[in-house]
Amino acid sequence: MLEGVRKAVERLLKGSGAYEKAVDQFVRDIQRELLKADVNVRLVFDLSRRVRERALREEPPPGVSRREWLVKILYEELVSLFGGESEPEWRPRKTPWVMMLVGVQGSGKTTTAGKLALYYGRRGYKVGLVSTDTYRPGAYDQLKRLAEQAGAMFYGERSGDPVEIAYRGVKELASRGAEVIIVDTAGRHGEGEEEKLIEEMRLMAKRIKPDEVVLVMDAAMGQRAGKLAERFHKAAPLTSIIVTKMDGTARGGGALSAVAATGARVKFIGTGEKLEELELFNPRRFVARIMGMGDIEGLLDRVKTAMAAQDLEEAADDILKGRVNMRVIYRQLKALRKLGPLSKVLQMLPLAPLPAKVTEEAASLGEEKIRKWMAIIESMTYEELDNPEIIDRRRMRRIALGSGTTVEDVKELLAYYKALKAMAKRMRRDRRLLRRLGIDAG
Ligand SMILES: Nc1nc2c(ncn2[C@@H]2O[C@H](COP(=O)(O)OP(=O)(O)O)[C@@H](O)[C@H]2O)c(=O)[nH]1
Ligand SMILES: [Mg+2]
Repeated sequence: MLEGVRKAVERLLKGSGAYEKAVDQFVRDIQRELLKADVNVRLVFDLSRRVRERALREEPPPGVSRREWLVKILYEELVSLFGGESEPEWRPRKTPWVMMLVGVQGSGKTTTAGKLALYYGRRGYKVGLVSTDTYRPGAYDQLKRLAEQAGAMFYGERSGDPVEIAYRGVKELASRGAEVIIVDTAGRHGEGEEEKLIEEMRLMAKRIKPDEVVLVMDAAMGQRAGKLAERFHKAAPLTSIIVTKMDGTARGGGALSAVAATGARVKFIGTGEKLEELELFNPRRFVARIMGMGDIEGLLDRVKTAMAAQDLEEAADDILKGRVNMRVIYRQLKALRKLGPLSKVLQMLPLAPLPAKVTEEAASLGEEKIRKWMAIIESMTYEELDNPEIIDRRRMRRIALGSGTTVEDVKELLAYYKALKAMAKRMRRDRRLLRRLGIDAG
């Protein structure tokens, strides 16, 4: 998915032509990528409708192009789908706090129960684990061992009615002072009888009235996640979701469907087999992962850099063609300011030999100078912008005053202008010479 989204974003940002067409193309690209990542179809279409609507309606702030803005819109829509910017609340609102874990066999319920025990234990809560899985041999011992490792209390019965075991477990652990009680359940009921499993979850939820019903799902679960979540949800309304095995290759696209189908929030993600490997869910990071980007903020930065570099090149091109005036310099400065650290700038540029020289010259300017010079240019009249030669001492004083700088600063900028102009002239002459000599300078 990494490649697909990145390519779509790249194409969007590099492209020219009608914006509306670009939006259509982008939305189509993203739709395809989300579907590939097993996100539920209806969800994909709802999301893309919102993205398209916003893309056509919203005006980006100054300094950000409509196309850049569109990338940000997609990111925001995905993040808001996952609960917005804020981290989920993990703290119990009362004690004892009872969490019932549900999910299919192998999704990681038992492991996650142990992880939660450690997580809450480390945050000062007395935790108790209840084993109700009487179907899978070894389930009891597995959870008991995890409870010991996490320093949590344990209750379990090797056989009997899981619903009643759960009830007795919660009661007993509560009486022993447990503040957080985690009930692990079976994931399979005899011969793959999902109906019975779901019915058992319904009865258990009714009997123990958990504060949270947590769906534990494997990140690799694809399209099926939505349907499955819905079925559990009908039996025992889900309040939260934990996505396990996020350390694997799967990106957890299925979680999108589960969230959409139930309205439950993703609270934690499992990132390994070890007990410590549980993280509070962070929507932004998760979306970045789903989008196949380590860090979308980084991408947005890179996007800006790329765009600024392009501006810079265009300015350099103008300069080379002889259009050296204050407007061109302003564009150059603006691009430079957006670019930030200058070492990166030069790496970014597809260094066409001649414009690069012009660019390098500009790249040696400091941040402070760029800011000053932009203020100076902003204080110039149209006439002065197009024809800086007319700027005499009197005009310099006016410009300095208007921009909060000194005459010296204005002089310095004018000297830069002259140097740039001379350099451009020299380059054009060299080029002509090369051409006369039959050498193609590009
Ligand atoms: N890599 C990885 N493996 C996990 C994670 N969570 C669980 N597992 C593994 O998944 C397998 C099934 O886990 P288990 O807790 O027994 O699933 P259950 O049947 O739902 O109780 C075990 O081998 C676990 O070690 C995780 O976050 N990352
Ligand atoms: Mg289990």
